[in-house]
Amino acid sequence: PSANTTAQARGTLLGAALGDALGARFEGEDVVGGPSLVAHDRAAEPLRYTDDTAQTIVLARHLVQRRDRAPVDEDALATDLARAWQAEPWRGYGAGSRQVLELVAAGVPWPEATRACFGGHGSYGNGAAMRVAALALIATSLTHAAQLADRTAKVTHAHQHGREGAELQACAVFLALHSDPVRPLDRDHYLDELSRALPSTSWHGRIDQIRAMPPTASPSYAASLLGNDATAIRSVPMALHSFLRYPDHPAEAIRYAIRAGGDTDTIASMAGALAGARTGIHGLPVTWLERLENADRIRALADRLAPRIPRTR
Ligand code: R7I
Ligand code: MG
Ligand code: MG
Ligand code: MG
Repeated sequence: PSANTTAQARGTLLGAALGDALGARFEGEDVVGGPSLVAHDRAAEPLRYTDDTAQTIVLARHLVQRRDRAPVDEDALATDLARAWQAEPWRGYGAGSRQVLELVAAGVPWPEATRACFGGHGSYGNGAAMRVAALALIATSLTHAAQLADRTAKVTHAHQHGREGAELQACAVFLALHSDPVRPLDRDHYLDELSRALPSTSWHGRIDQIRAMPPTASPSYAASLLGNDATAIRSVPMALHSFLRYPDHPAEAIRYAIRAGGDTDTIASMAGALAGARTGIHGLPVTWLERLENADRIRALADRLAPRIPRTR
């Protein structure tokens, strides 16, 4: 792998982990005031990550372990996720995911387990979207990224929105990873490509709202339009917008996402993965990386996946 692909793989996974770990403290708060974020930002205590990163690690490790075989095995992934939940149930899992993984751990096949929650239609939470970043590293095209994302999403999220949110985020990371770093990111082109990658109309309105957002929109104004909760359709767009606000500055994209309140760890994690994919690890603050729990393990997983990033330029 070139130095650049290694840096970008690291930026992707560590950007996701940093957004999660920094946002975790504020998850569920309506509005996050600047001063409390600044204090947290500058503090010295370790940055602990949550279920978002725990599951991102599971997925990255799954891809590393399967090497030359088909990259995703649904049954094995469901088992891997269930084991991770059993080992660390205190990471802050969503209620639906917890219920599914508990059933899988008890031996229920995932297709049944995923339909046990939310009245049979399955979860439309953002739990499948928040863990997909590593897929973008091995995908060979936008279509491939979407296909892989859907296969990983459905083991916990049966609802179409839960699955499509994962597709959108995987495609968005793929495009960020393969964007030309020396030119300013072409926002309209980026959003056009995403619209084309997502055939379902329920997401096109969201993408159009991102496009129409005034350049100076405050985080709370953006959240009032795009949403900031733990459902996929009301969080992935906010993460995309945060990234597009600061495509070359992961720390700013993460701070913006956190200031929007709501599902801060998850939205900041998705925004961090996007910006980190584009800038590479050199765009991430060293002071944050030094405080991040298990940063070495996450970096090592990125290094195993970096050689699999296809050359597109
Ligand atoms: O998707 P999931 O793993 O949640 C991820 C979130 C992130 O914020 C993590 O940081 C962690 O804190 O949890 O777990 P789910 O419980 O399946 O979905 C998340 C939330 O979306 C649920 O708790 C519900 O509030 C909402 N939700 C639904 N509500 C009603 N009907 C998801 N699906 C439904 C539904 O079908
Ligand atoms: Mg979390
Ligand atoms: Mg939580
Ligand atoms: Mg969250």
